[in-house]
Amino acid sequence: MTVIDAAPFPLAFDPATTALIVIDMQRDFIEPGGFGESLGNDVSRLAAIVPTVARLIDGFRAAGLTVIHTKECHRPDLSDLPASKRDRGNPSLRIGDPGPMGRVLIAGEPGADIVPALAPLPGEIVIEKPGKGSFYNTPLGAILAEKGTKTLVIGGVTTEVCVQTTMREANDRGFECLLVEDATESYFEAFREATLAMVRAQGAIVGWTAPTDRVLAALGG
Ligand code: TIU
Repeated sequence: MTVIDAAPFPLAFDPATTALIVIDMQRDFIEPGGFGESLGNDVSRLAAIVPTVARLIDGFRAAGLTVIHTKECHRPDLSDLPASKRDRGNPSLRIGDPGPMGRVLIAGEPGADIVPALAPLPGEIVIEKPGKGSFYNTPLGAILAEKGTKTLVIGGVTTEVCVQTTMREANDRGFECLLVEDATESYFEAFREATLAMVRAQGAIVGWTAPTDRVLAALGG
């Protein structure tokens, strides 16, 4: 076993049963003209973590460990998009509408792609998910079971929406989860901080947190 110097206490893990999951680092959330901006958000906050997420991914690749990417997106015919999700709020662009990066949050459109700096390598797992959590209506659970994965290191965006939902889903499914503090970001600084605090409170009730440098140090990087 190896140990990450994490909060609220060190996390012991076996690299052979550990995977990195990078949540929704997509152009639609990170670049101007996409879904995130259409909701009224300043997307530059999210773009700022791309180099850190790249370093985290590189560390897992260098150690020969599993890297999984997710994308929040829907089928072109919108058959997996509940009306409640499409109609919520008052965005300037709704999911499925044509925008500057193609149809918003639709699989195969340029905006739904992962940003080029974090592009998956051939052979890496890419999960397309219709919800905020990565387990709902996806093959992720079956893939992790087949691999024998026990520990998930999690980064990506946004901290309190798709990242936290995924971490809670994973925790309930019996995974040990660590959220990488500087490899996740929210459109709201306070929400990022609150999420980090709440997941590790009460003796790691949802899981652990640690900065990228400490995760990479545990991998020998
Ligand atoms: N709006 C927001 O903060 N997030 C999302 O809609 N999806 C993800 O977090 N990926």
